[in-house]
Amino acid sequence: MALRAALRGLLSCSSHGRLCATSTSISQRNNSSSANLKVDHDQTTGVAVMHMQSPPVNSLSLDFLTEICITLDKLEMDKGCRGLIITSSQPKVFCAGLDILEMYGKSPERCGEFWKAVQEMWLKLYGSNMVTIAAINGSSPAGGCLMSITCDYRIMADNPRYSIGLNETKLGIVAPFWFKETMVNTVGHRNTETSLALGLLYKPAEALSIGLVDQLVPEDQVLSVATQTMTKWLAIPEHARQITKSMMRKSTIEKLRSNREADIQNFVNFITKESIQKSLRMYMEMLKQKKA
Ligand code: CO8
Repeated sequence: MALRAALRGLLSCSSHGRLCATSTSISQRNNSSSANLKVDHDQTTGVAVMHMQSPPVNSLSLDFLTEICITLDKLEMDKGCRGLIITSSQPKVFCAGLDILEMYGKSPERCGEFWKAVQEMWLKLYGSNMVTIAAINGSSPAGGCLMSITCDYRIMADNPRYSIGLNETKLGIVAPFWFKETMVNTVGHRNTETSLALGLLYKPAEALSIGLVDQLVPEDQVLSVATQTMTKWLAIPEHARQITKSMMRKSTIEKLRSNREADIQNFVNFITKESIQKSLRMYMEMLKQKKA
């Protein structure tokens, strides 16, 4: 709680919704950093790059989700920010998904708070008026994949060591309806059905072939290609693009908005079950063994 309160203070030291500048070269740059996020906002182009830097693997804990949500709010309110690129500063990993430790051995109240923050991040990203591009420079399982598919466009490093997908069933858990719908909206019903049932993690070439990512590029070009792509998207008349995005995503967003409490309750009931806790424990042990 203290960290979240401190974060709010740290991130609210700016005016007009702009992030607090920790260093500025010329007035067109507005950079900010907090513990786990670095935001470079180029005011000339109207593009912000959000670097996730939460070690070791950018897993989405309650505190990290809160930081992300606060940052998204600030950027969304900033009229000078029209495009957002999300990328990772951690080696080999874009985002490892939800922090498994947030779902293991926690009280129902805490689980509920955590899930509300997951919903919040998704609502902000999927409903963003900004053009959003995921610059996927590492593996992106589960919640990391969700984060990627909330964006308008995905560019992934062409490195066969990386993978992306909704692998929840492999952990013995079930992706909720809004994870599923975001996936259906991206790769279609049949691909989603097999993908979710088998908990598939796709190598970049496979991900491209089913449309889970839009483009593969050499690893060192992910950010530069994302920046070039952003220019193309920003050239489209803003209002028309935003209304089109909203039209495509509205029904999925509305479904969660009108069911938020029930969705939280479902999550809490499910995740606190003894059998599910056991599956999570086994999965965490498997991760450790893989390392040993
Ligand atoms: N949460 C917490 N800790 C994690 C996570 C995670 N998601 N992923 C990795 N870690 C930890 C590891 O345990 C390890 O810890 P330690 O150093 O203490 O041993 C450390 O991070 C580094 O991990 P690796 O050594 O495995 O790092 P690699 O670079 O070799 O691999 C990967 C990185 C590919 C990301 C790999 O760690 C991995 O596959 N992680 C698991 C990813 C995963 O399966 N995430 C699923 C999370 S669940 C989710 O997002 C959606 C849940 C929806 C819930 C719905 C319920 C109703």
